[in-house]
Amino acid sequence: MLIRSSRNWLAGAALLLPMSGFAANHTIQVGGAGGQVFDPPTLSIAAGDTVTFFNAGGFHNVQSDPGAVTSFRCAAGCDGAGGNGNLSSDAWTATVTFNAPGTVGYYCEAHGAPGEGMFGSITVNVPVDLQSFDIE
Ligand SMILES: [Cu+2]
Repeated sequence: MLIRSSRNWLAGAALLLPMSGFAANHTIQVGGAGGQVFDPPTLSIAAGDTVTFFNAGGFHNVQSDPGAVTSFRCAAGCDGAGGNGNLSSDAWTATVTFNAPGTVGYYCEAHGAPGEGMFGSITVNVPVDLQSFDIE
């Protein structure tokens, strides 16, 4: 059907919102001109958001700290998700979804360790539950 009333269009848009949600994607630069760093080194996101790491130059990967609520090991692909996460100097990108609230530390296995050298952290916050508000 090519012609729809605006009322029907709005109803359709409202139905789509719960499916698309409010998840956002964030980016973290790996290496590059800044050297052996993650930029930004700390990031605050909402549960359900994704983070895309991209290698701007150098021989790097991203490995979550032991015991992290979300674990990952990524470079040109992620371990357990079509890759192995091994260190790579390719211009790779890797996207990780963070569903669990908490702080996730991570590091590059070539140039860092948990909390040392080339490392960073992502704080995953509980999303605000709009349905919990009471209007009195
Ligand atoms: Cu590195």
